[in-house]
Amino acid sequence: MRPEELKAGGMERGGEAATESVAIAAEAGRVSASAERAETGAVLPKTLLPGATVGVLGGGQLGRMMALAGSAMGYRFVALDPAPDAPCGQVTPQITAAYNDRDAARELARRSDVITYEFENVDAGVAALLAEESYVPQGSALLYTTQHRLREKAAIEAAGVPVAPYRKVGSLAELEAAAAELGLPCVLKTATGGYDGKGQAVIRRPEELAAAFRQVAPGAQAPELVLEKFIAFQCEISVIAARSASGEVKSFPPAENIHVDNILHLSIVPARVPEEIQRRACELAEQIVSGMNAVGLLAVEMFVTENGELFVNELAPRPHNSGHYTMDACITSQFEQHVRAICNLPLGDTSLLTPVVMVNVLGQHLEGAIQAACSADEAANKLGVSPKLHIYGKTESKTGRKMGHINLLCKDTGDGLSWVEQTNLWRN
Ligand code: AIR
Repeated sequence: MRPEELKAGGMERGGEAATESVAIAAEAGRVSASAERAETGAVLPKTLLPGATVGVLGGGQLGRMMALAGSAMGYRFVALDPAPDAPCGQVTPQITAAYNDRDAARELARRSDVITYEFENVDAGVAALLAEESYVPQGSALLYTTQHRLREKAAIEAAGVPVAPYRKVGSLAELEAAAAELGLPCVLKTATGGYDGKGQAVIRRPEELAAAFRQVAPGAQAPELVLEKFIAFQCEISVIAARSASGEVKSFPPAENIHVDNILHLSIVPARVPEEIQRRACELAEQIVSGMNAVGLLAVEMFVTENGELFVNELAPRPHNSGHYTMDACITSQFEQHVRAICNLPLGDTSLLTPVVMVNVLGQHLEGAIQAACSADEAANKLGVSPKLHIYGKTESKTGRKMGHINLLCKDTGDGLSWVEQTNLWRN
């Protein structure tokens, strides 16, 4: 064991136990976990059994829930996150450093048998370095594609799956031309970096074009934007699909998603759309994950129109908020499935065990949700609903920040929705 491995890692809070686990990992000879490649340069899949260490770039709630699920199977985890005491770092050793710190990324690689990430805006240099120096079965191509809306749409279309009509936009003149071609209403979005409704504007009338341009591309010299035709959808659904390193593909039942202020509020499963549409949604998600040769999870958000058409809105190459319901309501959770996929185990059974409503707990709901879930709950008893509380351990609670969620297991999703109504926490 090299002394630097013992003191490495910024285990401010980990104490003895965390230090010990790193020492054992180092002694086990985890010096090089770099990938083996075929003659073509393609990374060969490796099967990693429990006992192996998964390095996670990012230490938020998604990493935490992945680590909790994977630890139950006997995997070890180490996370890299700039915030001390990050949600994942509370349950695994943590390297505390900036995401673009290459030395820290190298250290993560040295301490891991396989590397994954729990958010998609991973620094391109770090992604390339990790792909080179360690085993990253997800590769950097998937990230490269999903970090950019135009590349993502092209990949979805290449997999034979429809997206809403769109145009690339780099100037106000191009925006005006694109709006004339597509017809209003439209949505203007940044090609990179936006999430939870940030970096986008709905344009309903021609007079709004200039303001939308200024809002979405403030001060940018050569902005990369996308104008999308606004789809008048009946509802939004998402499917989480998984593909293992050796190519097995499975998807979870679609969730019907309800957003408030552009942030996910509820996921309802089974989605309240005909079974035929649910089946097609799963097929499309599986088609995309296969078409892209993705490894790990791919969350596919879709719009369902009045006449039952499906358009893919966006992709996320990681566990997804709309898949949190799987933690209590499916045989395999999305987090276990991700670990299985990257470690090249057979994928788990994705069957739904019970109807479920997932409700997000944002900063403004935190106190009330903990109260409601931790005291005698007459409403739940009367409705036959079992609330399962998940809190992420974030040290700072803010309005609109995702602090946790509750999975409401129920006989009928209407009962779960009634519980949300009756607890009175989620009214604005
Ligand atoms: N995340 C990543 N992409 C989308 C989401 N929601 C998760 C990841 C990340 C965390 O949100 O787990 O680490 C960041 O949350 P916050 O509240 O610190 O911004």
